Amino acid sequence: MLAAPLQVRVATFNCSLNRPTQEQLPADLATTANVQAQKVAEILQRVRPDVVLLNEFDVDPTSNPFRVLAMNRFHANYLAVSQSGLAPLNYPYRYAAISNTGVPTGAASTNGGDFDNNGAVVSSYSDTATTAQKDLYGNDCFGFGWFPGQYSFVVYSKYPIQTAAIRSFRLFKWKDLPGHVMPPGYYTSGEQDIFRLSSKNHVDIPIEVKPGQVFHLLASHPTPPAFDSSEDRNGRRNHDEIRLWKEYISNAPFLYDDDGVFGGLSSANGEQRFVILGDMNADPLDGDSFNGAINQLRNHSLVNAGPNPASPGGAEQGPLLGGANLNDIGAHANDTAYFSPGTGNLRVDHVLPSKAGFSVADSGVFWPASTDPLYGLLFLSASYTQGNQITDHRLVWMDLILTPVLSQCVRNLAAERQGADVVLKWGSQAGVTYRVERSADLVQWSDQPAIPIVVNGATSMAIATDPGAGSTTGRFYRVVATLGAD
Ligand SMILES: [Ca+2]
Ligand SMILES: [Ca+2]
Ligand SMILES: [Ca+2]
Ligand SMILES: [Ca+2]
Repeated sequence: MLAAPLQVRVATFNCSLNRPTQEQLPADLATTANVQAQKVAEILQRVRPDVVLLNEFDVDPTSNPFRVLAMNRFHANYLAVSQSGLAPLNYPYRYAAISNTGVPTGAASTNGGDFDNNGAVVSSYSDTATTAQKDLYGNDCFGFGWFPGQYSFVVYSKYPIQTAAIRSFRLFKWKDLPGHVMPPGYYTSGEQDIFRLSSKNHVDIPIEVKPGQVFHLLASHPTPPAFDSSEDRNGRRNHDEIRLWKEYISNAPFLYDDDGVFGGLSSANGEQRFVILGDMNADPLDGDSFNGAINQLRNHSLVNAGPNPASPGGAEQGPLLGGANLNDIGAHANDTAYFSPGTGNLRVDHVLPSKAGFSVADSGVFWPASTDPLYGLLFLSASYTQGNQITDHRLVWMDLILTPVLSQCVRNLAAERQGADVVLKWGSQAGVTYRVERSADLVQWSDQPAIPIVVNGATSMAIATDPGAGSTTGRFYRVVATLGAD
């Protein structure tokens, strides 16, 4: 019996649910009346992703309940509430990222913590300071922000998150990336010693779609290659923040996570299934990227960069806005952000699945054309101006069909005597053919077609019984998995 293929819709959306103070977002989300949050929720209720990353969502790093307060209020008061008559959403599984944004380094001297080289270490902030003063504080933090957790990100999932297996790289130092492109001569040695590569966080969030069928959601939000000078410190950091994922999927031994565990996504037992997603602040062809930063991932042998999510709104607005758009090389239809004419609209929000473990069914960018009745969802009110947008980014989604990966084909293999028989059990996967081999000396193995294998697709469990073997000794078994249905 063939089971229906498992398909998941994965989306990324920089929704600009950030605020000037730490208390403001939870306060705005305490009611059901915030127009921006309503429209972000309505877009999500229309696209209905199974798993979604929301960039630029303030996360108070203070221990629970504050860390999850805004995230849970957005769920309770917006996602789970019908917008414009649409069906509510329900995401039982959620993750709020602790972020480097707005976190002061604690360094006292200009040798150690003046990250913008203005001659002063600004290490305290106040909500009543001027914008210029807050910016000076943000510039000297581990990641730019006016307070700890501004511009962080959250994940909502219909499927269980394997919480114990989450790995984050918030503390990884830029200097520890071999061949880094840190601006030459810009940071002092004291600054290099403390500088964290991730401007927010880089997190591997394993999501279990079905028992044993896992994909790794690789979430981040590299700094924009702007707000700097000729040294291009932010453009260079953006490049290397993206490179962190290139190294992670390549299982680079020098990477260390926030628990001190070295290495990346191991492919020792076969290829891994992953999705790299987020506002990467990098367009493959246009904009101010350092050395084509996003192409480190798009050109990676393990990444499927074939799908090109597109929208009618992107196709329409690039030529309308003019300016830098008129010189863009990339197709306007693939743009995901509506910026100023000087910057132009860019394709900076990405959903990049692994080649292994997925085939792509469909994809898109939520950007209706101006003639579409849904166009108004992009704006806070009927004034359809750039400054009145709910966010300058657009949601990108992709429908992914799960295909088998060898690394997940045989899980928790166990053998036991049951009366006269030996019974093998393991976690199985659809689309895989199994057989059992037997050996007396671990050298010579022989196929055992007489050992029946029963696979239960509903529970993803396989059971093989070697009849009459219960009283024998010195007998070894192994399970051979082959991709492809029997
Ligand atoms: Ca400095
Ligand atoms: Ca400074
Ligand atoms: Ca720059
Ligand atoms: Ca463009």
